[in-house]
Amino acid sequence: MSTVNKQQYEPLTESTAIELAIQLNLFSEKDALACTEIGDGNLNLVFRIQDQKSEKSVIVKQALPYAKVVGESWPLTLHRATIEAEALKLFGAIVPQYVPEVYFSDETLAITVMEDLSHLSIARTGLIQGNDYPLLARHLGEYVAKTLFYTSDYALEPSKKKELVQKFINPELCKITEDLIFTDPYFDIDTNSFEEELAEDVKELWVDGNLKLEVALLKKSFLTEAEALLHGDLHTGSIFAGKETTKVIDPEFAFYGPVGFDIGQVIANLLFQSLAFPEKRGQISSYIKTYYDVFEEQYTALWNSPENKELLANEQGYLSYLLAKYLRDAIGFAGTELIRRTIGLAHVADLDLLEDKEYRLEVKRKTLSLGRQLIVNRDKYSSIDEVLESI
Ligand code: SR1
Ligand code: MG
Repeated sequence: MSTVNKQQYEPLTESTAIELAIQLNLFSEKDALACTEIGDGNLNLVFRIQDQKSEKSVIVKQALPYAKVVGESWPLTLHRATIEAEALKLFGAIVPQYVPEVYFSDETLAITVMEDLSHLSIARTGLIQGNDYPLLARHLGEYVAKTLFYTSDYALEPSKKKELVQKFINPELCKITEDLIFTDPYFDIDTNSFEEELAEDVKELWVDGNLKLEVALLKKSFLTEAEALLHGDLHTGSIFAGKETTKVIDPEFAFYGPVGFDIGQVIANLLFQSLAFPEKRGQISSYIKTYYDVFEEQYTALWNSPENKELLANEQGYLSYLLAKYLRDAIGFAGTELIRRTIGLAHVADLDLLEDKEYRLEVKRKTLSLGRQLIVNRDKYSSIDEVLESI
């Protein structure tokens, strides 16, 4: 039976991935095809198939039935591949310029076949190497404004929005976030991971009732506020960047949640750069400012356009209430991302690759302190400039 018509899931190999691409008519048997597994994330297999003559290439991404980062002891739904493919298609209909094109997807095989973006760099890697991406912030601001507006109650008929909420119910992946971001870092739990020199700093967080209450409130927002279809894992490892192009990949954590979560994850992942490389602080602050300003400008433009179907939208104060809420939430969620990437299960290379241990510890202490500050003071900031000044 051909790979495409398989009735049962099986992990692909480099040769069955090639077979699949031929069956899908993406290539012919005569092509000089080479395939490499290039997945370096926490969860999935990623195959790159290229015809070495024409250089045409595609990506075949397949979910594994467990979390690769931990192993088979952590089973994980294959349905996340369908969530990812459907989210890519939906976001692609809103902002095609910022999303890879999907050629094929299959629920049983848990695969998505899509545009190869290997000519771009993963933004986290590129930023660590010192690359400048002059359009990244502007593109991401537009990406979040449009995806978060067009999937919300303001742009959709009520029944359509509820249909999408149902389609993107994603309990297992949400549980990962609920645990890894909003719970585990605040308790002495085995999956946490940090240098022993940070133990005292971490213990301070564990007994900080004020901080834990604010984290609990952010977690409640994540659990209950179905404001828009989120990417759900919008860190700089989920973004391909080039001088002129930005593409957002990997929305397997997509679900209906609070708008500030996606916005805040981008801010936090840019802040890692600022914390690790003080000489880049001006550049990174300007990225964050541009990103947030573009989000606000474009969201406001959509709000005031005929795209807004909410009859009460023009009531005095509605938009400013929302923008203040999104900012407050984004700052708080950014704080939780800073803390979990420092002491939780899944770290970031921006911090972990700092070679000088004393310096790395100093940066990590600053990251924890900034994370705490953003969480507990999030309602004290009235603009992104105030946030950047306070840092
Ligand atoms: C077990 S998954 C760990 C992390 O990797 C993903 O990219 C998410 O950020 C998740 O929290
Ligand atoms: Mg990912």
